[in-house]
Amino acid sequence: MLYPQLTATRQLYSLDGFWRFAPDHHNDGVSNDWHKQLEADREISVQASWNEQYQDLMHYFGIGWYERDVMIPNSLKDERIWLRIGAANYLTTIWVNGELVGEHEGGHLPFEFDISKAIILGRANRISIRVDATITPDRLPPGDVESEMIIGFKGQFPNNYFDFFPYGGINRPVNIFSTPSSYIESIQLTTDLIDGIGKVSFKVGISGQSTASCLLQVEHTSISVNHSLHEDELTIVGHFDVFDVRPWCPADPYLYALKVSLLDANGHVVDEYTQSFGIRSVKIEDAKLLLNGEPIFLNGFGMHEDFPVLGKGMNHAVIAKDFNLLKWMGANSIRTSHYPYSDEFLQYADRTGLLVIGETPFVGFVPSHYTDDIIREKATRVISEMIHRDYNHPSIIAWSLANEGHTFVPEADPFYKALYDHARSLDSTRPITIVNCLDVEDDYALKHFDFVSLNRYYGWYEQAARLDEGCAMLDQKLDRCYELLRKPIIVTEFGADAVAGVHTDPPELFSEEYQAEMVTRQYQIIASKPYTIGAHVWSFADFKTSQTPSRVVVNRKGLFTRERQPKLAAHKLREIWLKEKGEK
Ligand code: BDP
Repeated sequence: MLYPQLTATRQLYSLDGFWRFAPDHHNDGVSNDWHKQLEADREISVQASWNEQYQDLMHYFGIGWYERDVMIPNSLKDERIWLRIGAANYLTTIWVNGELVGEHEGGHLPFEFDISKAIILGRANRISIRVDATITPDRLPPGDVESEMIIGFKGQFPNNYFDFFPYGGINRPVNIFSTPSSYIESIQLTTDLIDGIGKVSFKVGISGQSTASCLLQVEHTSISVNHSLHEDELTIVGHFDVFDVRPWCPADPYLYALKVSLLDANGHVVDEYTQSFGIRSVKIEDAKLLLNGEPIFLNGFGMHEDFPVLGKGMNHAVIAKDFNLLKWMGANSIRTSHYPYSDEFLQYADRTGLLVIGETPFVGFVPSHYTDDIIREKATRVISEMIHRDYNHPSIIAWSLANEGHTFVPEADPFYKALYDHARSLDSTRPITIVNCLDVEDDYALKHFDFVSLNRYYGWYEQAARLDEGCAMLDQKLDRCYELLRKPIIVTEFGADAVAGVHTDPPELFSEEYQAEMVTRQYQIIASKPYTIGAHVWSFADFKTSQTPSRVVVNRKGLFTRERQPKLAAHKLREIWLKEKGEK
């Protein structure tokens, strides 16, 4: 699936803005024909979660309906017309003029449907969208699994049992776009650097048959590949070299642009699409993470898509602000905890040189999931959707296939091995991990992965308020983990809650001082180990969670408040990171 783009051959319309909306408290919207005419009781903003827009929706985790009438111009007469949603949480069904056009399961990845047949040109067309945000054990991330929880949050309200708020609704952009009837369906670019030469392999998927050739040109270079198409040929593969290459890296995130054109027998352009890409290599060798052959240490954060009022709504200003703060901190990387982030976030990362570990929404799998064929099938599909969407982002340097699953049962072994094998079959280039929060002695899954990711809260959930003991424990557990697994380690989470404005001397739990001391001391322990490849603080900013006695409205482990103001720990860690970079 290609990100929608306005090109010489494609139109693009945004449907973001106000939509008519109604909660479907009794799940009788379909039987009441709401897909034809919604009994809307208000207007609501797309793209933003519904919860924080109205008080009565704050704790509404059911079904919501959206409706809007959209004019489609006559000029699109011979084109295919598509409706694309960047992400809606969780199960989305779409009708156009009362006709069902498609359904998609999953809250954090885009989907699109060809709506050409349901559309009538030159007049308003009714788009009706039903989003079911119910929390259940067979959704990803799974919720309502209390009986099996050993780690995690028992007795939360709502009962999701993962530590972020289960915002419902259409959270990312909605677009209508057109393509010609024969069109470029997919572009996949794989890059490597060998002896200073950029190696690029391409795979272009084509739909429709009225094309004679495909032309690939790297803009601002002389690189051009002209491929004549045989009849029925729908996939083109090949490669080219880039001499005098500018490798993509945080200090110089140079992006090339590949213009792909489909041509008819007379050489006229049928379809055109430009895909940006960076040329870089990522490898794990001798317990080191190598970017373009050089060791790199990942300093940064786990974070969330979360902001007041917007919930999980994609917002360009929030993305700009967060990247600005990451740079201010001297961070070079993040993990998209705990689900794939928006296209727009990842494009910004490509342009600014942020290194990203892309994570699935598999948070807190419990043992019964491992033997459940439906879960396995869904998880496999999500991995495919994520890797297909994100393959071309140079910023994504690794995949994380799960966060804090219950990996201490033997059934975890084949389950995670199968997920690993599936991801590896789709992407042979990026290292793959899963995130562990248990004693590695008891773990059945980590051995299958390329590097080890650990979430560790010594000095907080364990050794609480005893920071010296917590630090000693971290030191010892890291060594033990490496001794057992002999794989490079990133600590993907460490940190403490701090309520901004609370100060104590000596440092006590929930004070800014305790958080600052814990984060800086533990960072230095992690960074001092020869086998570590990164340290990600949990978390970048405070974020909304379900309600539970251990959360003061929001999770307060942010180094920034939810409104993005720095706490003491942000200043202290920044000093260390800037000094390391020689900027202070
Ligand atoms: C880890 C989870 C993360 C939580 C964090 C915490 O991966 O989602 O928010 O702990 O407790 O276990 O703050």
